[in-house]
This record gives sequence, C-alpha cells and structure tokens, in this order.
Amino acid sequence: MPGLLPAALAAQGRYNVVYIMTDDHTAQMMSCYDNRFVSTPNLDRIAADGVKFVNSYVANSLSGPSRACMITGKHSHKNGFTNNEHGIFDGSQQTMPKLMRAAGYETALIGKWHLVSTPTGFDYFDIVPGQGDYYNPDFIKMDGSTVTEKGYVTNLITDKAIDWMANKRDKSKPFILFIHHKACHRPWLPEMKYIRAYEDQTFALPATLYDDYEGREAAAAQEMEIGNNQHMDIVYDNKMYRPGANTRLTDLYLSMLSRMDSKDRADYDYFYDSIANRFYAQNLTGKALTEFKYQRYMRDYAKVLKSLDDNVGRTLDYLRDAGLLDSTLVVYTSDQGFYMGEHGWFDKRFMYEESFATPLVMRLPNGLSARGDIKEMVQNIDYAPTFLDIAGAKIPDDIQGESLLPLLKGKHPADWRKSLYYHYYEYPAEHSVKRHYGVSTADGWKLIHFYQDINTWELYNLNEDPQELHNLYGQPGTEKVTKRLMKELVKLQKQYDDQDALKLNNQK
Ligand code: SGN
Ligand code: CA
Repeated sequence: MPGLLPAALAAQGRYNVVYIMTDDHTAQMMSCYDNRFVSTPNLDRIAADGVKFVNSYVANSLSGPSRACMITGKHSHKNGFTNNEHGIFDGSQQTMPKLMRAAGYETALIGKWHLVSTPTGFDYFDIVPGQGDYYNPDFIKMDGSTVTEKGYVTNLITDKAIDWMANKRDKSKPFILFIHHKACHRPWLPEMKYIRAYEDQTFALPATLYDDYEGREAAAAQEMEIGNNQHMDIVYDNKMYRPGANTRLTDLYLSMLSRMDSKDRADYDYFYDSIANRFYAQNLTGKALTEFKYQRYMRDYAKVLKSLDDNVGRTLDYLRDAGLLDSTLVVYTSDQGFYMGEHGWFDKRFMYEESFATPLVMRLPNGLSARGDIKEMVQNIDYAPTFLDIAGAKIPDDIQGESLLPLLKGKHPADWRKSLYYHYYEYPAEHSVKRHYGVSTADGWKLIHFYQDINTWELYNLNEDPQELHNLYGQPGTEKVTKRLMKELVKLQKQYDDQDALKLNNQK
C-alpha cells in the first residue's frame, strides 16, 4: 500500500475525519442523551468510545443555513446563506473542505447537500438533489448527471460512503468524509423491513403538548402544531391516506410513494391502509386526534431512525475492520434539533432548547484522551476550525468558531466562551416562525428578540424553567439580568459583526 499506514498517520496527528450528519435528528431521540423513547445502540457506541457534548447548539436552526455555518465556520450573515428559500450558497468563498484539501486531505461529500450551488472543495461528491427521496432516490454525480438508484436512501448513502473509503479515495492521504443522511427528515418514510417496528409502543406525551403560548407572541403565531391538520398533514405526515383524500400535501405524498417498487408499495399500502381504515372509522377530534397524530409521528420517526442507527453501525464496523478506527475522528451530529411534541410541535427554527440544541458525539482516535460528557458551550461554527486544527492547518482569522481540539484533549480552558449567539431568518415562510436572534449563557439564561413584523423580547431562566414557558421579559425584578444579557448580546453582535441585528436591538 502506498503512503502512510494508519498508525503513522495517527503518530503525526493527521487523523482522518468521518463526519456523519443527519437531518432533523434530535437529542430526545438518541438514547445516550435521553432514553425515554428509543434505543440507538450504534450512535451510543460513538459516545461510549469518546465524548458527548451536552451543550451543543446550532447558529441557525434550519438545514441549508446550518450546513453553511458548518462548512465555513461562520455565522449566517457572514457566509451569506441565511435561509433555505432564497439562498444559493456562494461556493467561491473560503470553506473548510477547501482548506482541508489545501492541507493535503482527500475530501468527499455523500448525501444531502441542500446548498443549491454545485459543491466546491471536494475531490469527490455524490449528492441527492434538494431534500432527496427516501425510496429509490436520485443522486447527482460529479459530471452533473442525475441517476436514480434502487434502494432505501440511508442504506445507499452508507454503501457509497464505505465504497469511497474502501475503493475510491487516494490512500496515500488522510481524508475527511462528510456523510450527510437524508434521515430523519419529514415525512419520515420507513425502510420496508422496519415498517412494523415500534407499533406496540405508546410514547409518553410531552408535558408541554398542550402549551397555550401565553406571553409568547411568536410561539403563538407559528404553523408547526401536531394537532393542527393544516400544519401536520394527516396524509403526508401521518400516512392516513384514503381514496379521494385531498389534503394540502396529498399529491406530494403520492409522488414520493410512486418511486417505490410495486411489491414494496403493496406491502406499504397494506400496512398503512389498515391503520387508516380504523382511524377514519373513529372520527377522532380534539385531544384524541392530536394524540393519535403524535403517536403516529413518534413511531414513524423512530422507524426511520432505526435504519439510521444500523447504518452508523455499519460505518463504524467498516472503520474497525479496515483498521482505521484508531486514526479516525468520528463525528456524529444533526443539522439541528427538532420538536417531538414539545410545545405541541414538530419542526425546528426557534431558539428554544429542543431546536437550538443539536446532538454531538465524537469517537476519538488514539491520542485524544477526553472521555464522557463535555459541558462547554459549543456551536456548529466550531466544526470547521476543529477539523483544520486536527489537520495541522492554520485557522484563518475570519473563521468565527473555536477549535474544539483542546476539549478533545481533555482540557477545560478557563476562558472558554460563556455565551452563544443565534440568528434565524426564514420568514415569511413555511411554518411561520418569525425572524429572531438571541443570546444564551452558560449560567442558564436566554434573551431572544423576535423582529420584522413583530417586535417582542423573551427572557428565560432555564435553571427554573427548562421548558421555556415563562417569558420573564419586562417582569419586575429582572431588570438587572436583562441588562446583563443585553450587554452580552451586543458584545456578540459586535464580535461577529452582525451589523443588521445591532440596529434591530432598538426597533421601536
Ligand atoms: C420542507 C418541509 C418543512 C421543513 C423544511 C426545511 N416541508 O420544506 O417541513 O421545515 O423542508 O427543512 S415539506 O412539505 O416539503 O416536507 S430542512 O431541514 O431542510 O431545513
Ligand atoms: Ca434539517
């Protein structure tokens, strides 16, 4: 074999990086974070052989923007990709994959890209168009052609990732491989072998399923409620199809299913039709309907996750069998968190904990000694500088994230950041979440400003109100803490140079 053996690479500190990112996977549905709902043994393996970040967050809780923050190490207003709906990522800008490549790494991207422009900085890519499909999905190749491939998307992405590591890469170089799964994005279409999984399980209702949004105007204005059929579609999301159905998303649903092989489709219809027949015979309304939809949602999401967990296991097994584990940093994260019925919701976008947070676990190669939980506040803008640091490359001054490498070495720098900045832009748009920015502090406080066609501030004490139900902004006795958070917010806006937001602080 030409080039350096894995052990030699590790000795040089030039670890490989396998970065696995899912779509919309949230910590509530990952057993090493939260074991109430599902078991994810393979994801948990990553944490067991390394670290679990328990204060891991995104800078903008939406797919494209989150991915842009990740590959640039910069907040949205700096990388330019602020929202999914109007954005085209400017691929001519500095990105971490380009810098990794310049540092001698082989770079590859497989799966969901979602940044519209053709990926730059990759020696190899094989991506799904837009959101991609679950069944017999299309893939866009480097020559620009689109090919429909047979199978379930999570298996196919993993097959491709393993094939690239085993057969396609230049083995004389260290590599960074981005495996971007489509799972577990809406509408949670399961792999056929798991279509019957979780059907005996009844999931506990979240305490805030019937939140009334009192004191939170933006929360009241959203369109992401499980119980509302205009928000969570009974056909598309819950798969309760019957002939003549004409909900807003019925056509989209049927077009997705039309990709299936006929035998699978017959089995799929047989399974969901029997549930739909019972459902329509009951004429559920009110809370009974909401809770039926919640259970369907949880089960389908859990099924999709089961295939994902299997495939992460396959990826780890490949690395082990190829002798690469000791020289490879394996990262598992999601493009953002997600609501599993908290506040009555699905989807993400808000700076509230469930969607501001994102799972982040890492299996560490030989030589990186940290183990267990890491409590420092980290954000997805930190991944780029971390990987550059691992590659021994210079971290450019304009990168806004911090390298996590000291934390992976078991250090706890006293001057580690004590607050995080967030800015969400996609409004007006699907799910109607107002534009907002805010600051969250290590001592458990959060201040958020919703703006544009609204002008409201929210203040939370997470230590006493972890579910963020009590907006304390403007309450007597909070003047001092509000002032402190306001100061911290302005400090971060200046540090990150978010000039537009700075001006909005004084919106009248
Ligand atoms: C689609 C979904 C939305 C979802 C966005 C963004 N609608 O538009 O529910 O919020 O993607 O998701 S759907 O009817 O097409 O399923 S993201 O993860 O890509 O940002
Ligand atoms: Ca997403």
